[in-house]
Amino acid sequence: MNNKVSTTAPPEISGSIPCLDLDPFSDEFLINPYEGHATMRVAGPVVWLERYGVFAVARYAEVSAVLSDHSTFVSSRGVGLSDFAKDKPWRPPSLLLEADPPEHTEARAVVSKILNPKLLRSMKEEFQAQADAVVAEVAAKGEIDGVKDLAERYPLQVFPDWVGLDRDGRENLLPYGSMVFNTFGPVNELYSMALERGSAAVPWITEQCQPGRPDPDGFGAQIHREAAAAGYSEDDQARLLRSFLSAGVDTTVHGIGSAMQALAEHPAQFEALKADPKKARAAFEETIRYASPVQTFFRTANGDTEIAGVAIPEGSKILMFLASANRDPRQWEEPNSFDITRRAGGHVGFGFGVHACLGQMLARLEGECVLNALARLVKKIEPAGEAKIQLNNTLRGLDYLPLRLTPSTS
Ligand code: OVV
Repeated sequence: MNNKVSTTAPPEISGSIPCLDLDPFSDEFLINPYEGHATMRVAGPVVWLERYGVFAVARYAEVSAVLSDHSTFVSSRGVGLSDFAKDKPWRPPSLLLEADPPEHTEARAVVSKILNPKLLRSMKEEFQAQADAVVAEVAAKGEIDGVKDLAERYPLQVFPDWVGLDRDGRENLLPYGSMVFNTFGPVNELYSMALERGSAAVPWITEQCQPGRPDPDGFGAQIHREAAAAGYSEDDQARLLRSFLSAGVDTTVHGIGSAMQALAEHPAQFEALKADPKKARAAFEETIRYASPVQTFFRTANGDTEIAGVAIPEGSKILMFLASANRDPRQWEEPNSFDITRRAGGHVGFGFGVHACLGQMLARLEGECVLNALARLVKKIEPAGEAKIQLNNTLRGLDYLPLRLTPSTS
Protein backbone atom coordinates (compact mmCIF):
# COMPACT_ATOMS: atom_id res chain seq x y z
CA MET A 1 0.00 0.00 0.00
CA ASN A 2 1.29 3.44 -0.81
CA ASN A 3 0.90 5.53 2.32
CA LYS A 4 3.14 8.29 1.08
CA VAL A 5 2.33 11.68 2.55
CA SER A 6 2.92 14.72 0.39
CA THR A 7 2.53 18.18 1.83
CA THR A 8 1.56 19.88 -1.40
CA ALA A 9 -1.84 21.37 -0.93
CA PRO A 10 -4.33 20.73 -3.73
CA PRO A 11 -5.26 23.99 -5.48
CA GLU A 12 -8.85 23.88 -4.29
CA ILE A 13 -7.99 24.02 -0.61
CA SER A 14 -6.26 26.90 1.07
CA GLY A 15 -3.32 26.35 3.35
CA SER A 16 -1.14 23.30 3.33
CA ILE A 17 -2.38 20.04 4.74
CA PRO A 18 -1.13 16.49 4.32
CA CYS A 19 -2.24 14.92 1.04
CA LEU A 20 -2.45 11.15 0.95
CA ASP A 21 -2.93 8.90 -2.04
CA LEU A 22 -4.29 5.96 -0.06
CA ASP A 23 -7.60 4.45 -1.13
CA PRO A 24 -9.68 3.59 1.95
CA PHE A 25 -12.16 1.71 -0.27
CA SER A 26 -9.61 -0.61 -1.91
CA ASP A 27 -9.71 -4.31 -1.05
CA GLU A 28 -6.21 -4.00 0.39
CA PHE A 29 -7.21 -1.20 2.77
CA LEU A 30 -10.48 -2.85 3.79
CA ILE A 31 -8.68 -6.12 4.59
CA ASN A 32 -6.21 -4.34 6.87
CA PRO A 33 -7.24 -0.74 7.56
CA TYR A 34 -5.09 -0.26 10.66
CA GLU A 35 -1.86 0.79 8.97
CA GLY A 36 -3.72 3.32 6.85
CA HIS A 37 -5.57 4.63 9.91
CA ALA A 38 -2.26 5.20 11.70
CA THR A 39 -0.81 6.95 8.65
CA MET A 40 -3.73 9.39 8.58
CA ARG A 41 -3.70 10.00 12.35
CA VAL A 42 0.03 10.70 12.32
CA ALA A 43 -0.15 12.92 9.23
CA GLY A 44 -2.40 15.47 10.95
CA PRO A 45 -5.81 16.26 12.44
CA VAL A 46 -7.26 16.68 8.93
CA VAL A 47 -5.87 15.14 5.77
CA TRP A 48 -6.76 15.38 2.09
CA LEU A 49 -7.46 12.16 0.20
CA GLU A 50 -6.59 13.12 -3.34
CA ARG A 51 -8.07 10.07 -5.02
CA TYR A 52 -11.57 11.12 -3.98
CA GLY A 53 -11.09 14.85 -3.40
CA VAL A 54 -12.34 14.64 0.18
CA PHE A 55 -11.09 15.67 3.60
CA ALA A 56 -10.64 12.96 6.19
CA VAL A 57 -10.46 12.91 9.97
CA ALA A 58 -9.04 9.85 11.68
CA ARG A 59 -8.27 11.07 15.21
CA TYR A 60 -10.79 10.71 18.03
CA ALA A 61 -10.91 14.45 18.78
CA GLU A 62 -11.73 15.53 15.22
CA VAL A 63 -14.10 12.66 14.49
CA SER A 64 -16.01 13.63 17.66
CA ALA A 65 -15.92 17.32 16.72
CA VAL A 66 -17.38 16.69 13.27
CA LEU A 67 -20.03 14.34 14.67
CA SER A 68 -20.95 16.95 17.28
CA ASP A 69 -21.40 19.85 14.86
CA HIS A 70 -24.40 18.55 12.92
CA SER A 71 -25.44 21.98 11.66
CA THR A 72 -22.10 22.67 9.94
CA PHE A 73 -21.39 19.11 8.88
CA VAL A 74 -24.76 18.10 7.53
CA SER A 75 -26.25 14.69 6.81
CA SER A 76 -28.97 15.85 4.38
CA ARG A 77 -26.46 15.91 1.51
CA GLY A 78 -25.79 12.23 2.12
CA VAL A 79 -23.48 10.39 4.50
CA GLY A 80 -21.65 8.64 1.69
CA LEU A 81 -19.25 9.99 -0.92
CA SER A 82 -22.05 11.20 -3.16
CA ASP A 83 -23.34 14.75 -2.57
CA PHE A 84 -27.14 14.75 -2.82
CA ALA A 85 -26.97 18.45 -3.71
CA LYS A 86 -25.24 17.41 -6.95
CA ASP A 87 -26.26 13.81 -7.62
CA LYS A 88 -29.65 12.20 -7.19
CA PRO A 89 -29.52 9.43 -4.55
CA TRP A 90 -30.31 5.89 -5.72
CA ARG A 91 -33.23 5.64 -3.28
CA PRO A 92 -35.37 8.29 -1.56
CA PRO A 93 -33.22 9.68 1.29
CA SER A 94 -33.69 8.21 4.74
CA LEU A 95 -35.81 10.46 6.96
CA LEU A 96 -33.44 9.67 9.83
CA LEU A 97 -29.95 9.11 8.48
CA GLU A 98 -29.98 11.55 5.58
CA ALA A 99 -31.83 14.43 7.22
CA ASP A 100 -30.99 17.44 9.39
CA PRO A 101 -32.92 19.14 12.15
CA PRO A 102 -35.73 20.06 12.37
CA GLU A 103 -37.01 17.26 10.07
CA HIS A 104 -34.55 14.80 11.57
CA THR A 105 -35.60 15.71 15.11
CA GLU A 106 -39.26 15.04 14.31
CA ALA A 107 -38.59 11.70 12.67
CA ARG A 108 -36.34 10.65 15.51
CA ALA A 109 -38.96 11.60 18.10
CA VAL A 110 -41.45 9.25 16.43
CA VAL A 111 -39.05 6.34 16.80
CA SER A 112 -37.88 7.27 20.31
CA LYS A 113 -41.46 7.17 21.57
CA ILE A 114 -41.49 3.45 20.90
CA LEU A 115 -37.88 2.32 21.05
CA ASN A 116 -37.20 3.13 24.70
CA PRO A 117 -35.57 1.37 27.67
CA LYS A 118 -38.91 0.06 28.90
CA LEU A 119 -39.58 -1.73 25.61
CA LEU A 120 -36.05 -3.13 25.59
CA ARG A 121 -36.49 -4.50 29.12
CA SER A 122 -39.67 -6.23 28.05
CA MET A 123 -37.81 -7.95 25.19
CA LYS A 124 -34.89 -9.21 27.22
CA GLU A 125 -36.26 -12.52 28.42
CA GLU A 126 -37.34 -13.68 24.98
CA PHE A 127 -34.10 -12.50 23.31
CA GLN A 128 -32.02 -14.31 25.95
CA ALA A 129 -34.04 -17.51 25.62
CA GLN A 130 -33.54 -17.51 21.86
CA ALA A 131 -29.80 -16.86 22.25
CA ASP A 132 -29.54 -19.72 24.73
CA ALA A 133 -31.27 -22.07 22.29
CA VAL A 134 -29.08 -21.14 19.34
CA VAL A 135 -25.86 -21.23 21.37
CA ALA A 136 -26.74 -24.61 22.95
CA GLU A 137 -27.31 -26.00 19.48
CA VAL A 138 -24.01 -24.74 18.03
CA ALA A 139 -22.10 -25.81 21.15
CA ALA A 140 -23.38 -29.36 20.67
CA LYS A 141 -22.34 -29.27 17.03
CA GLY A 142 -18.71 -28.53 17.91
CA GLU A 143 -17.27 -27.43 14.57
CA ILE A 144 -19.19 -24.45 13.32
CA ASP A 145 -19.10 -21.47 11.02
CA GLY A 146 -19.47 -18.67 13.55
CA VAL A 147 -20.94 -16.43 10.85
CA LYS A 148 -23.67 -18.59 9.31
CA ASP A 149 -24.43 -20.69 12.38
CA LEU A 150 -24.56 -17.92 14.96
CA ALA A 151 -23.70 -14.35 13.91
CA GLU A 152 -26.20 -14.38 11.03
CA ARG A 153 -28.64 -16.90 12.41
CA TYR A 154 -29.47 -15.22 15.70
CA PRO A 155 -30.22 -11.68 14.45
CA LEU A 156 -32.05 -13.12 11.44
CA GLN A 157 -34.26 -15.00 13.89
CA VAL A 158 -35.01 -12.42 16.57
CA PHE A 159 -35.05 -9.18 14.57
CA PRO A 160 -37.57 -9.99 11.81
CA ASP A 161 -39.87 -11.65 14.36
CA TRP A 162 -39.70 -8.57 16.55
CA VAL A 163 -40.40 -6.22 13.63
CA GLY A 164 -43.23 -8.46 12.45
CA LEU A 165 -41.95 -9.31 8.96
CA ASP A 166 -43.12 -12.20 6.76
CA ARG A 167 -41.38 -15.52 7.34
CA ASP A 168 -40.79 -15.92 3.62
CA GLY A 169 -38.22 -13.69 2.04
CA ARG A 170 -36.05 -12.91 5.04
CA GLU A 171 -33.01 -13.93 2.99
CA ASN A 172 -33.42 -10.51 1.34
CA LEU A 173 -32.41 -8.63 4.49
CA LEU A 174 -28.63 -9.19 4.32
CA PRO A 175 -28.18 -8.42 0.59
CA TYR A 176 -30.30 -5.29 1.02
CA GLY A 177 -28.26 -4.07 3.99
CA SER A 178 -25.01 -4.90 2.23
CA MET A 179 -26.15 -2.82 -0.74
CA VAL A 180 -27.11 0.17 1.40
CA PHE A 181 -23.75 0.23 3.19
CA ASN A 182 -21.69 -0.43 0.05
CA THR A 183 -23.34 2.48 -1.74
CA PHE A 184 -21.99 4.97 0.82
CA GLY A 185 -18.61 4.40 -0.84
CA PRO A 186 -17.32 5.31 -4.30
CA VAL A 187 -18.67 3.59 -7.39
CA ASN A 188 -16.09 0.78 -7.32
CA GLU A 189 -16.54 -2.92 -7.92
CA LEU A 190 -17.94 -3.49 -4.42
CA TYR A 191 -20.57 -0.82 -5.07
CA SER A 192 -21.59 -2.23 -8.44
CA MET A 193 -21.72 -5.85 -7.26
CA ALA A 194 -23.72 -4.97 -4.15
CA LEU A 195 -26.19 -2.92 -6.20
CA GLU A 196 -26.61 -5.82 -8.60
CA ARG A 197 -27.19 -8.37 -5.84
CA GLY A 198 -29.20 -6.08 -3.61
CA SER A 199 -31.57 -4.84 -6.30
CA ALA A 200 -33.35 -8.18 -6.28
CA ALA A 201 -34.18 -7.57 -2.60
CA VAL A 202 -35.82 -4.18 -3.15
CA PRO A 203 -39.35 -5.41 -4.05
CA TRP A 204 -39.56 -7.57 -0.92
CA ILE A 205 -38.17 -4.82 1.33
CA THR A 206 -40.56 -2.27 -0.18
CA GLU A 207 -43.49 -4.61 0.31
CA GLN A 208 -42.60 -5.35 3.94
CA CYS A 209 -42.38 -1.64 4.73
CA GLN A 210 -45.91 -0.85 3.55
CA PRO A 211 -48.32 0.25 6.29
CA GLY A 212 -50.70 -2.62 6.98
CA ARG A 213 -48.20 -5.23 5.91
CA PRO A 214 -46.17 -6.05 9.07
CA ASP A 215 -47.71 -8.06 11.91
CA PRO A 216 -49.94 -5.60 13.82
CA ASP A 217 -48.35 -6.67 17.13
CA GLY A 218 -44.77 -6.00 16.01
CA PHE A 219 -42.44 -3.02 16.10
CA GLY A 220 -42.97 -2.25 12.40
CA ALA A 221 -46.70 -1.68 12.80
CA GLN A 222 -46.05 0.40 15.92
CA ILE A 223 -43.71 2.65 13.93
CA HIS A 224 -46.39 3.02 11.27
CA ARG A 225 -49.06 3.93 13.84
CA GLU A 226 -46.84 6.42 15.67
CA ALA A 227 -45.74 8.01 12.38
CA ALA A 228 -49.35 8.23 11.18
CA ALA A 229 -50.31 9.93 14.46
CA ALA A 230 -47.50 12.45 13.90
CA GLY A 231 -48.91 13.25 10.46
CA TYR A 232 -46.52 11.31 8.23
CA SER A 233 -47.84 10.16 4.84
CA GLU A 234 -48.04 6.43 4.13
CA ASP A 235 -44.93 6.72 1.95
CA ASP A 236 -43.03 8.30 4.82
CA GLN A 237 -44.33 5.76 7.33
CA ALA A 238 -42.85 3.10 5.06
CA ARG A 239 -39.63 5.04 4.70
CA LEU A 240 -39.20 5.21 8.49
CA LEU A 241 -39.49 1.45 8.80
CA ARG A 242 -37.10 1.07 5.86
CA SER A 243 -34.34 2.54 8.08
CA PHE A 244 -34.58 -0.44 10.41
CA LEU A 245 -34.48 -2.98 7.61
CA SER A 246 -31.48 -1.12 6.13
CA ALA A 247 -29.35 -0.64 9.22
CA GLY A 248 -30.59 -3.24 11.69
CA VAL A 249 -29.27 -6.56 10.45
CA ASP A 250 -25.83 -6.52 8.77
CA THR A 251 -24.50 -4.29 11.54
CA THR A 252 -25.51 -6.59 14.40
CA VAL A 253 -24.40 -9.65 12.42
CA HIS A 254 -20.94 -8.13 12.05
CA GLY A 255 -20.84 -7.08 15.70
CA ILE A 256 -21.63 -10.60 16.90
CA GLY A 257 -19.26 -12.21 14.37
CA SER A 258 -16.42 -9.93 15.42
CA ALA A 259 -17.10 -10.66 19.10
CA MET A 260 -16.87 -14.41 18.46
CA GLN A 261 -13.63 -13.94 16.54
CA ALA A 262 -12.11 -11.71 19.22
CA LEU A 263 -13.05 -14.15 22.00
CA ALA A 264 -11.64 -17.10 20.06
CA GLU A 265 -8.39 -15.23 19.48
CA HIS A 266 -8.14 -13.97 23.08
CA PRO A 267 -8.82 -16.98 25.32
CA ALA A 268 -7.96 -15.07 28.51
CA GLN A 269 -10.76 -12.62 27.67
CA PHE A 270 -13.21 -15.47 27.20
CA GLU A 271 -12.11 -16.89 30.56
CA ALA A 272 -12.83 -13.50 32.15
CA LEU A 273 -16.26 -13.49 30.52
CA LYS A 274 -17.04 -17.01 31.70
CA ALA A 275 -15.96 -16.10 35.24
CA ASP A 276 -18.55 -13.33 35.20
CA PRO A 277 -21.21 -13.63 32.48
CA LYS A 278 -22.53 -10.20 33.55
CA LYS A 279 -19.52 -8.85 31.64
CA ALA A 280 -21.30 -9.80 28.40
CA ARG A 281 -22.52 -6.27 27.85
CA ALA A 282 -19.07 -4.78 28.42
CA ALA A 283 -17.54 -7.41 26.15
CA PHE A 284 -19.90 -6.44 23.35
CA GLU A 285 -19.15 -2.76 23.89
CA GLU A 286 -15.44 -3.44 23.65
CA THR A 287 -16.07 -5.39 20.45
CA ILE A 288 -17.78 -2.37 18.90
CA ARG A 289 -14.75 -0.24 19.80
CA TYR A 290 -12.20 -2.84 18.73
CA ALA A 291 -13.81 -3.97 15.49
CA SER A 292 -16.09 -1.04 14.58
CA PRO A 293 -18.69 -2.81 12.39
CA VAL A 294 -19.45 0.61 10.85
CA GLN A 295 -16.01 1.86 9.83
CA THR A 296 -16.79 5.22 8.24
CA PHE A 297 -19.40 7.82 7.45
CA PHE A 298 -19.20 11.08 5.55
CA ARG A 299 -20.60 14.50 6.31
CA THR A 300 -20.84 17.55 3.99
CA ALA A 301 -19.79 21.08 4.94
CA ASN A 302 -22.85 23.26 4.38
CA GLY A 303 -20.74 26.46 4.39
CA ASP A 304 -17.11 27.56 4.58
CA THR A 305 -15.76 26.36 7.90
CA GLU A 306 -12.69 24.86 9.55
CA ILE A 307 -11.58 21.81 11.46
CA ALA A 308 -8.57 22.10 13.79
CA GLY A 309 -7.61 25.35 12.03
CA VAL A 310 -7.80 23.80 8.55
CA ALA A 311 -10.06 25.73 6.17
CA ILE A 312 -12.88 23.57 4.80
CA PRO A 313 -14.77 25.09 1.83
CA GLU A 314 -18.53 24.82 1.42
CA GLY A 315 -19.60 21.58 -0.24
CA SER A 316 -16.56 19.60 0.93
CA LYS A 317 -17.10 16.00 1.85
CA ILE A 318 -15.50 14.93 5.13
CA LEU A 319 -14.79 11.26 5.65
CA MET A 320 -14.90 10.28 9.33
CA PHE A 321 -12.94 7.18 10.27
CA LEU A 322 -14.95 5.96 13.27
CA ALA A 323 -12.84 2.80 13.44
CA SER A 324 -9.64 4.82 13.59
CA ALA A 325 -11.00 7.12 16.31
CA ASN A 326 -11.84 3.97 18.26
CA ARG A 327 -8.16 2.98 18.20
CA ASP A 328 -6.57 6.42 18.50
CA PRO A 329 -3.70 6.19 21.01
CA ARG A 330 -4.43 9.85 21.93
CA GLN A 331 -7.67 8.56 23.44
CA TRP A 332 -7.12 4.94 24.38
CA GLU A 333 -4.55 3.03 26.36
CA GLU A 334 -3.29 0.06 24.36
CA PRO A 335 -5.87 0.76 21.67
CA ASN A 336 -5.08 -2.40 19.71
CA SER A 337 -5.68 -4.77 22.57
CA PHE A 338 -9.06 -6.42 23.06
CA ASP A 339 -9.85 -5.96 26.75
CA ILE A 340 -13.40 -6.56 27.97
CA THR A 341 -12.60 -4.90 31.31
CA ARG A 342 -11.71 -1.51 29.83
CA ARG A 343 -14.08 1.41 29.81
CA ALA A 344 -15.01 1.29 26.12
CA GLY A 345 -18.08 3.47 26.60
CA GLY A 346 -16.70 6.59 24.90
CA HIS A 347 -16.20 4.88 21.54
CA VAL A 348 -17.79 6.36 18.42
CA GLY A 349 -18.73 3.03 16.87
CA PHE A 350 -22.39 4.03 17.23
CA GLY A 351 -21.56 7.59 16.22
CA PHE A 352 -22.21 10.46 18.59
CA GLY A 353 -24.59 13.41 18.88
CA VAL A 354 -28.03 13.85 17.33
CA HIS A 355 -27.45 11.08 14.77
CA ALA A 356 -26.07 8.53 17.22
CA CYS A 357 -27.29 5.05 16.34
CA LEU A 358 -31.01 4.72 17.01
CA GLY A 359 -30.80 0.96 17.26
CA GLN A 360 -27.87 0.84 19.64
CA MET A 361 -29.98 -0.43 22.53
CA LEU A 362 -31.26 -3.23 20.35
CA ALA A 363 -27.76 -4.02 19.08
CA ARG A 364 -26.49 -4.17 22.65
CA LEU A 365 -29.36 -6.39 23.70
CA GLU A 366 -28.61 -8.87 20.91
CA GLY A 367 -24.87 -8.79 21.54
CA GLU A 368 -25.25 -9.15 25.27
CA CYS A 369 -27.65 -12.09 24.98
CA VAL A 370 -25.34 -14.02 22.65
CA LEU A 371 -22.21 -13.37 24.71
CA ASN A 372 -24.00 -14.17 27.94
CA ALA A 373 -25.20 -17.48 26.47
CA LEU A 374 -21.66 -18.28 25.28
CA ALA A 375 -20.27 -17.51 28.72
CA ARG A 376 -22.66 -19.93 30.42
CA LEU A 377 -22.97 -22.70 27.84
CA VAL A 378 -19.56 -22.89 26.21
CA LYS A 379 -16.32 -23.96 27.88
CA LYS A 380 -13.93 -23.20 25.04
CA ILE A 381 -13.97 -21.30 21.74
CA GLU A 382 -11.06 -22.04 19.42
CA PRO A 383 -10.22 -20.93 15.90
CA ALA A 384 -10.56 -23.91 13.53
CA GLY A 385 -9.14 -22.42 10.36
CA GLU A 386 -8.75 -19.09 8.67
CA ALA A 387 -11.55 -16.57 8.92
CA LYS A 388 -12.69 -14.83 5.72
CA ILE A 389 -13.51 -11.17 5.73
CA GLN A 390 -16.58 -9.79 3.95
CA LEU A 391 -15.54 -6.75 1.96
CA ASN A 392 -17.86 -3.75 2.14
CA ASN A 393 -17.24 -0.05 1.46
CA THR A 394 -18.55 0.86 4.93
CA LEU A 395 -18.83 -2.24 7.09
CA ARG A 396 -16.19 -4.47 8.60
CA GLY A 397 -17.19 -8.05 9.27
CA LEU A 398 -16.74 -11.66 8.34
CA ASP A 399 -18.04 -13.99 5.68
CA TYR A 400 -16.73 -17.14 7.33
CA LEU A 401 -15.44 -17.91 10.82
CA PRO A 402 -14.46 -21.55 11.43
CA LEU A 403 -14.61 -22.30 15.16
CA ARG A 404 -14.45 -25.29 17.44
CA LEU A 405 -16.75 -25.01 20.47
CA THR A 406 -16.62 -27.18 23.55
CA PRO A 407 -19.90 -27.22 25.50
CA SER A 408 -19.70 -26.46 29.22
CA THR A 409 -21.27 -29.75 30.25
CA SER A 410 -18.69 -32.00 28.58
C1 OVV B 1 -27.41 4.11 10.08
C2 OVV B 1 -28.10 3.77 8.79
C3 OVV B 1 -27.46 3.02 7.86
C4 OVV B 1 -28.10 2.71 6.68
C5 OVV B 1 -29.37 3.15 6.44
C6 OVV B 1 -30.03 3.91 7.37
C7 OVV B 1 -29.39 4.22 8.56
C8 OVV B 1 -31.41 4.45 7.10
O1 OVV B 1 -31.91 5.23 7.89
O2 OVV B 1 -32.00 4.04 6.11
